[in-house]
Amino acid sequence: MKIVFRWFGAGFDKITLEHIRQIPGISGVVTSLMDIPVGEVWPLERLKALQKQVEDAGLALEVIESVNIHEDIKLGVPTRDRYIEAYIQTMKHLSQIGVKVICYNFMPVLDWVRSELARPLPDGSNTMAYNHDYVMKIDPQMLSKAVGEQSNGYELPGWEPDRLKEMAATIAKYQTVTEEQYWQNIKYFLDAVIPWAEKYDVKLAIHPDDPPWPIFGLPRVINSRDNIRRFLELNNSPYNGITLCTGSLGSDRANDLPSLIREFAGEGRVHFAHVRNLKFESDKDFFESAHLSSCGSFDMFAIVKAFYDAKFCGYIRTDHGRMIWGETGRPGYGLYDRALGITYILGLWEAIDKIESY
Ligand code: DNO
Repeated sequence: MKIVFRWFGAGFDKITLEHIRQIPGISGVVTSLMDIPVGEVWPLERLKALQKQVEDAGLALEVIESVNIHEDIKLGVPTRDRYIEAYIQTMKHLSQIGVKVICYNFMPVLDWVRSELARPLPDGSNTMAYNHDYVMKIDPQMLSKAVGEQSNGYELPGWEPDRLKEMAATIAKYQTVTEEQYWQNIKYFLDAVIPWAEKYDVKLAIHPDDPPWPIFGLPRVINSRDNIRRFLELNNSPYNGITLCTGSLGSDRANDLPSLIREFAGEGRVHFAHVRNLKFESDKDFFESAHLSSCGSFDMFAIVKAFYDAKFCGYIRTDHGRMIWGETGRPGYGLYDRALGITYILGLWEAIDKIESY
């Protein structure tokens, strides 16, 4: 496996490539062009400049997170073909700079959802948290306002102003889309793009829904073992794969993370992994803890061992970290706690590897 770190790009991230380079065991960054509106082609010249910047800093650029899917594709309306064309063109450009994996999601309107972005913890750090009743009761527009107010001035991925401007109107359009139609819309997209992914040798890795249950009456379907199986079978190419996000899938207690990893990574369908821990406060309420098993509810040893046993050789990044040591910045995406998480995961991996070879 290769360890990568999410970096939002110069001007969108206060963490520098020079700092990322100093994390032990790091091989590259996962990044994107944050300023390209969803549905537009990512220009090759911009990508070449990005590649040069990352490689000059001694890091590889092989994973993109995210190339977002235009709402028309998710809604399945006739204009989707134009956006699918643009998607394919972006894939081509990404392949030309050596990108191997594209992470994306198929969540309608929103991406991830949290109720708090900076919950104070007893140790003086702060972290993101999810309270189910709060999210179920709040008006989506109010939630987006609350997220904006807590984001320290950063445009959060999944909560971009462009996406949110039309939120009420877009949510309304989904009221006529059944879950079955939604599956068909996913299949239409996959069947159009996967042959090109094969040609360009770029793997697609869908991110699970976070949290993995419906919100605001919107279909959210990439959320369980059976639905991931159904998703993979919509198009059986090995280029149609998943991002296995432990935090997203694991927030549904019914999901057995090590078993999901063994099954899907074992079949070579996990191209990217987001590894983090969380601490349940009730059945559906949680906060994002430090990565260590003893700090949260997941057995991180069992998770890393499952990747190891599946001979996982894709990309792994630590996911949301707490804000520690006085750091301020993009919620979930500070430098220090994510770097500690990497050291921990690499420590587990090395220990497993050495014990296995004794
Ligand atoms: C949250 C991230 C997601 C992820 C997208 C992929 O922090 O894991 O925003 O990047 O869902 O498209």
